[in-house]
Amino acid sequence: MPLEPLQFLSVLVLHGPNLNLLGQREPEIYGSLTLAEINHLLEEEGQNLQAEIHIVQSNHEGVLVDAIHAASKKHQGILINAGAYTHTSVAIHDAIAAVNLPTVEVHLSNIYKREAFRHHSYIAAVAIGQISGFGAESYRLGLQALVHYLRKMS
Ligand code: CA2
Repeated sequence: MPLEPLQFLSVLVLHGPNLNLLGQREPEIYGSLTLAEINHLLEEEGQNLQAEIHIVQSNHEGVLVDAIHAASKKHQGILINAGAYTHTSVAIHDAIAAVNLPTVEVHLSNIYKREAFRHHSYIAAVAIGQISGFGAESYRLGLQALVHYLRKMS
């Protein structure tokens, strides 16, 4: 029996503040890959999963909020590492809740093994799940989880 063609999926990947500095400082916490290398890994995994990915990095909360709003017309899901905004941003929480797109939260470091102020995430309550502590692999696992979730939904 011929296999059904897989449905076209598009995922927005959001990187928050300071993640553009990856690979240059604090490799013991965040690993040695640059953001460009993580993005390349995500592009490859997107091809394996037959999902197109669109990547945005910003150091500005409002730019991330605008990208989330725009995603509702263009993408089926969001993969987000909101960086430090994870722990502060009601605006990003509200934007994700408003667009109602399945969202997976990822972190390079295990935020629960670090300072107490990193233990609370404003994203977690509006995400379908969270992956934290596997370095760049957190992104790959997060993309797999999101695409599997979206394919099960459709
Ligand atoms: O572990 C993660 O992925 C974080 O989201 C990274 C954020 C941090 O504030 C969160 O608590 C956990 C920080 C990203 C900053 O990245 C840097 C990379 C190189 C040098 C300095 C900062």
